[in-house]
Amino acid sequence: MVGCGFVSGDESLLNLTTAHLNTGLRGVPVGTCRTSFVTPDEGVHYCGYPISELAMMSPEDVVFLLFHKELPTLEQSVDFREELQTRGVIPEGLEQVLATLPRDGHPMDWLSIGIHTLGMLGGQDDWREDALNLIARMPRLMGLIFRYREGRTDDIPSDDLSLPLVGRFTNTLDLNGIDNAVMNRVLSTYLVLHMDHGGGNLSTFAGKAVASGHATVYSSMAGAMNALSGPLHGRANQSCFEFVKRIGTSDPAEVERFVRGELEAKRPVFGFGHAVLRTEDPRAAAQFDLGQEICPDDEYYRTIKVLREVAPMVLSENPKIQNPNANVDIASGALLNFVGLRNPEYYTTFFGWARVAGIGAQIVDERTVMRNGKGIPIYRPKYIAEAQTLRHID
Ligand code: CMX
Repeated sequence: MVGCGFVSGDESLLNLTTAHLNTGLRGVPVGTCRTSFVTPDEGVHYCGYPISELAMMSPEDVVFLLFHKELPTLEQSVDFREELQTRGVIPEGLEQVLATLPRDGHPMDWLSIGIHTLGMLGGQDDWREDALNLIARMPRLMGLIFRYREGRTDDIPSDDLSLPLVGRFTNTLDLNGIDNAVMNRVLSTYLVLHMDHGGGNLSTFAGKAVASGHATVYSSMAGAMNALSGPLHGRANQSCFEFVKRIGTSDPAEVERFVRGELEAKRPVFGFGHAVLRTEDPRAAAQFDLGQEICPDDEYYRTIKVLREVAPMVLSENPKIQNPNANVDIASGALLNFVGLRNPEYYTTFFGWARVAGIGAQIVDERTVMRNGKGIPIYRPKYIAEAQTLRHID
């Protein structure tokens, strides 16, 4: 078993100076995280395991890992699936609320309201119970969001709780002419790859901050989803596939011309670069491997394969860019599109669905485990009044 040890950061960052002010707390250590950490060479690790070792596991086993800090035995795995089935029953009333929401509202806003509604209808006011119940209820909520937002409200199949988490979503979605087995495979990998990413990313931080005031798991998670919905954060995966679609060719020379044009126009080359990683993100590599297996001839897959070669070459010409390689967002859109999830507006909701596991586990840790079970106090960073700040600088 690999332990969830504390990975020490740069101690010099504890010596705060005025240069750290108004930087969005970038890199300022504020706590410890028991579920995951990110390294420049191997990317995210969940409870000590590099993501490359977990990518092909089931979402259920990885949720178990995040909550128990060790992978399940076969028996534990079976028991945990049964536990999630029991927890997955959706309380009465959710569909009536979804029916009232504006169809052209962004799916992330639907997700946030859906989570809030689940809390109002079935919250237990218990950190662990609520976090696990919400994880178990997400597949049906996700499926219903698609069905109601698209006006496909007739003949929605009942929730088959005997199915795996991802299967319950595809069963609810019930798309015609779609290979559910391939969709389930892509979504399972997607969920595992996106479940957690350290403690300080905006949505996780926001969720834990809300929970620190003892709001419910559901309110905290809705806040986290609102944070995730921003184009600088989770919505980058929607932008990334829109970017791939704009390229419109897999011809290497054309792709290179396109990339150079974007840089000249001062636009980002989506799907490349990372704040921490200094190599290609293993989450990108895992999705490229999956794409090679299921859709090697898909036009968008061919485009991203060419981009994977061309963009790092072009981006490396700018010495300011610390990592010109592919990040997690490069491939997910092409795979989701291939399996029949064609509208990029929904892509961030899959990210949110996955993160409910990691954020939920981190909230449970902060509220019930840290400081010998006492929990982290209410978040209260200090802001210095402007005039006082200027006097300090003098
Ligand atoms: N396209 C264009 N410019 C890029 C770039 C890219 N892919 N990657 C980095 N740069 C630029 C930065 O904007 C920055 O410019 P300024 O100095 O003018 O601000 C400079 O190169 C140095 O950046 P960096 O230190 O290498 O990287 P940052 O930590 O500042 O930014 C990231 C990281 C992800 C925001 C950036 O690489 C980017 O904008 N990528 C494209 C958008 C994208 O794919 N987002 C999804 C990220 C997924 C993830 O985080 O896992």
